[in-house]
Amino acid sequence: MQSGSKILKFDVDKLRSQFPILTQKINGKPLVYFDNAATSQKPLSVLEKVYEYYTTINSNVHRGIHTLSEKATIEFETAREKSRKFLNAISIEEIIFTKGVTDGINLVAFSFGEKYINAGDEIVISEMEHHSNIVPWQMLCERKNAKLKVIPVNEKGELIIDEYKNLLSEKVKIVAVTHVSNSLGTINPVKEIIEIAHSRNIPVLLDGAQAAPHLKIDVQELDVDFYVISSHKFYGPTGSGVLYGKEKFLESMPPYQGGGEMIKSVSFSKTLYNELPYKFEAGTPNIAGAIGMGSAIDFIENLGYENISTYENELLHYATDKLNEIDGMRIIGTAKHKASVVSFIINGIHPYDTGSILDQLGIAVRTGYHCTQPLIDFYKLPGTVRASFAVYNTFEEIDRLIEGIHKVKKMIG
Ligand code: C6P
Repeated sequence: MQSGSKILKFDVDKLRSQFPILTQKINGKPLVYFDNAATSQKPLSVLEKVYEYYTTINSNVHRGIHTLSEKATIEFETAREKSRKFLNAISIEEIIFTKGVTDGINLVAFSFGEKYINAGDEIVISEMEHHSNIVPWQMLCERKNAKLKVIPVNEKGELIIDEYKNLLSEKVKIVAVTHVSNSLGTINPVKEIIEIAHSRNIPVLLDGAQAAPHLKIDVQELDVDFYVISSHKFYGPTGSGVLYGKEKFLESMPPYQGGGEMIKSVSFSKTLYNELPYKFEAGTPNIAGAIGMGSAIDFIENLGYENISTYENELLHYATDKLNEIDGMRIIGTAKHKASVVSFIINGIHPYDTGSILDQLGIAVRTGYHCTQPLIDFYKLPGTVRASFAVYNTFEEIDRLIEGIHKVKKMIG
């Protein structure tokens, strides 16, 4: 059992041995990887699955009658079924494979937008959104002459729900908000947000990029209309993800991209589109990525979300307490409910300088806007330093971060 944890149900040292990348030295110091919100590291089980795919059954899916193609198709569709169970969707028709969250939101903004958004309509997002959940909607607004409305945040980094309610006029056609903030760690009250929108017949998209690594997601329980995740944030490969959509919407929405796979038949006079989910999967998909994502889902399910979030919460509280003991420290984002992300600035020290010195000490953190410029502008800051924890991180690593910050202060403060 890892020292420091009171309630840990798994052995972190054993877990870490599944992540070979963590054993290396960076700038002569053992790596401390605290940039998990940008992308997590990948366990051997995921790497081996991708290797096995390429070395034994690599072939295109849904296209050949030969043995390899059939095997690849079975593995690919098994990953879809795992994704369905992971999100608790009703059917595999609701599981669209994507490149990730950005791709999924662009798909919905384009395709839902084509069908349901007209001039004068409104789209509600929030002030804490990642650029991926802002720009596609701005582009849609430009195309359709619609308007973007923004739910404000308070100083703690929580959405102001009364202001949200006030925004929901009859013109609002969709609400798109993040489940968990990548910059602050805030866990939003998404069930309440959805209930409020649904009481006015407005569908909701949730950006689950930062929720999937930490929280059990149940799309039926949430009754959410669209939910997007990126595999690389939850121990899977880059370039793969899932868009969950309620079948009634996906059925009615036009295809996003045209090409192979998304068609039933093609002639120069008329093309018939494929059924769900393939209608939204034009071209050869990221087969290895989807299969690797299936393996990442197995990895998470073997650990269990309860164990993951209990341990990560301990890391978060330990780090928050230790950081708060440092003179001149300001934690940005003090919401009541938080995932294991802590953003901070040190008085008089630019986040970039902090990040660079920490890197010299082998500690990887992210600095800057974290692709949430409007949110960081709200705090009137040039950026923050962000440490984000995964299940393989340790209390000793947090101690290294704290020592590192003391060194930063000595050098620059
Ligand atoms: N945030 C971070 O360092 P993609 O790149 O498509 O997998 O995910 C985009 C995205 C969308 N929404 C949220 C809430 C996110 O956190 C991210 C990715 C990374 O915070 C990289 S910018």
